[in-house]
Amino acid sequence: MFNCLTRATKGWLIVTLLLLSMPFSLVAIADTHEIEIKRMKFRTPELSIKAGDTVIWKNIEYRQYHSVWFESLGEPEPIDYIFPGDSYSRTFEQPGRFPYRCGPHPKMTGVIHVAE
Ligand SMILES: [Cu+2]
Repeated sequence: MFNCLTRATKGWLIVTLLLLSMPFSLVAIADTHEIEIKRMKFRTPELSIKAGDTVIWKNIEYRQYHSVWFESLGEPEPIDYIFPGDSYSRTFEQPGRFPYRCGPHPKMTGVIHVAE
């Protein structure tokens, strides 16, 4: 009887520890990358990341607003612009090549390469 309880307790302990460690392992695996937007350019026009990573675009312009539009994914043009001091973030779960552009400025382009 005592042995049985101990085994059950150990089982719960292991399950609890696994559940507790999950968010930490996810955080440890996924990275965050930053792309600055300045002088009408995505300062890192090509970025290679891995699936699950997050990219944060930071507008560090003096006064110009921009957007990050994944037009090739068939997404509508974002209407909420990224104003100076603001940022936009996106997590890439699927591997692939993801070109994007700025909505108001078609010459501003970038590509995110997502590896498995
Ligand atoms: Cu722009």
